[in-house]
Amino acid sequence: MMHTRFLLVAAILIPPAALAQNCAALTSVDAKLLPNPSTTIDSATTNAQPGHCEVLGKINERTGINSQHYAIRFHLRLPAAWNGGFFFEGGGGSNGNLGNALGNLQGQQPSNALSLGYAVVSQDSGHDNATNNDPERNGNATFGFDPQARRDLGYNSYDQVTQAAKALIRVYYGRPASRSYFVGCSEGGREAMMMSQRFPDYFDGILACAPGFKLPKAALFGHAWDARSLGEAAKAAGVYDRFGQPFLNKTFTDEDLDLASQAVLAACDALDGLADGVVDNFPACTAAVVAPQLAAITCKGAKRTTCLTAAQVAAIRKLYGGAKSSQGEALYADWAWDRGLGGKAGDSYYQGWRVWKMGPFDAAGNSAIIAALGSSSVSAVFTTPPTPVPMNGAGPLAFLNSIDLDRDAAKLYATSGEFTESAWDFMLASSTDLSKFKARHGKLVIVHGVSDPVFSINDTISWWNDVNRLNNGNAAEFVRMFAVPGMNHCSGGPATDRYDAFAALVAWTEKNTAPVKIVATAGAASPWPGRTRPLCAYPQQARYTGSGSIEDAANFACQ
Ligand SMILES: [Ca+2]
Repeated sequence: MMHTRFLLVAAILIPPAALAQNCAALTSVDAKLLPNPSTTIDSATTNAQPGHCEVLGKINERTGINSQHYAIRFHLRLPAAWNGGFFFEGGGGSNGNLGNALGNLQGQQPSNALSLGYAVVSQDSGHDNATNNDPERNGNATFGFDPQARRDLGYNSYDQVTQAAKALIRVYYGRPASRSYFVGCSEGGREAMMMSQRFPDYFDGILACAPGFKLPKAALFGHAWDARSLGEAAKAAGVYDRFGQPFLNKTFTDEDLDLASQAVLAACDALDGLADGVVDNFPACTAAVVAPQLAAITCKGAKRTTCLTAAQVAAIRKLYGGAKSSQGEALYADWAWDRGLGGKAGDSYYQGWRVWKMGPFDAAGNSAIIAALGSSSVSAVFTTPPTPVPMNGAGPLAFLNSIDLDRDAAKLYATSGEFTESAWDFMLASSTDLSKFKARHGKLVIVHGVSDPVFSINDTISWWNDVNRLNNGNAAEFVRMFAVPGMNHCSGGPATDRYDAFAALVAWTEKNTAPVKIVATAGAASPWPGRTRPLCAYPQQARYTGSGSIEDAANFACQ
């Protein structure tokens, strides 16, 4: 049944004089109007382009058990030409950045939520990378030594800031927001999914891109497994950094990764019926299908630029197989074989896979993001109790390599002393029970790159299938997942990585027009600038209709 869920109210337009007056008044807002009495408004100033009131505030300022100073700091922009909506911009990495509160729509859109007329909030999730940062004690993950800062990262800050922002919107405009959206990628994608599960009443529409919805497992097991797999190739090649650690950056040149990428293409491009450089039928692109092509590029003798060593091929195969215990039990997820692990040599647009797994080839030392961000997060935040690790020298990678995949899983689920919630519990965003969100007609759109090196799309697909089973095959009524072949983490790679998934979410949320496909465009640095393709709601895939330009989405159907 079609239904319109929102009263069609005219947008509010505040005259300039009133804007300035109402804005300044927020600094002395009656604390009784705010849900958390510890909230303070530090500044509220008018700003142009578009005209809006910019608010900086904080909640629960305090000193943690590790003697660091904390607060949940938020950044809110209230446009004079308000469309009646509220937009929460999710974070990224391990957060600790206030964000610009412009409202990133994801999909590399030229516009932002503020210019569309939304009231936009961003926040730092309860710690500040500028001050909560100790290089000798896990760098900017040092907040993990404070249990409340952990909870704030996991769920509490989003709860507090949503309530504060909604209250300030009510005060400023004299009425509440008529609809609310949460949009984020990566950790922000985890936050988005978490909101649909833990706070199902807060948002009407949620866009979760490349969601790290099992972030602690992806980091503890996934990153450790990647480092181990590539470390074996480094050892085989005899490349070590100056601290004696396997030098992951040197395991593959850009040309080497491009060879592997071409091998995947040779094996899987035409599985969708069209050799166009896009592996649309990636679920059929299995390790067994790729194996003969990898064998074909394996050096018969010495390493040359046109072949990979047996150790390199073995490392890639092991990495893609996903983290396993010594008993062969899957610990996180395997990875979808796709071409986005490489591309043009030396082109930053094609480094999105390697910067996470191994870092740029020419770096002076180990610089994989999994070693830096992954290691600090796992040691300080995702295991209990936290382990002090220096974020310099051999520290980060040595810690990652010291993880025992059989024994250390327990630390994910452990509580200890003042750490009364396990990392798995406070970071939880992988529940398959979305019944409350569904019951209030909430809509969830997920977009995920098939070549995402951080969070495996196979894990997202597995979750969606579980949700679908739980909903008797009708999960698409409220949650749809769109795969982007070739795309790396949130963007980049040989892919059509420009798309307006937010507009699709708004149409679904407000007009009940469910997205069947989202048209995406390839950027200037891609192999096919300007190419358009439909992104299809899983399990559908894009198929060429057989006539017309293969550069035009109009000649492809989702089936
Ligand atoms: Ca193809």
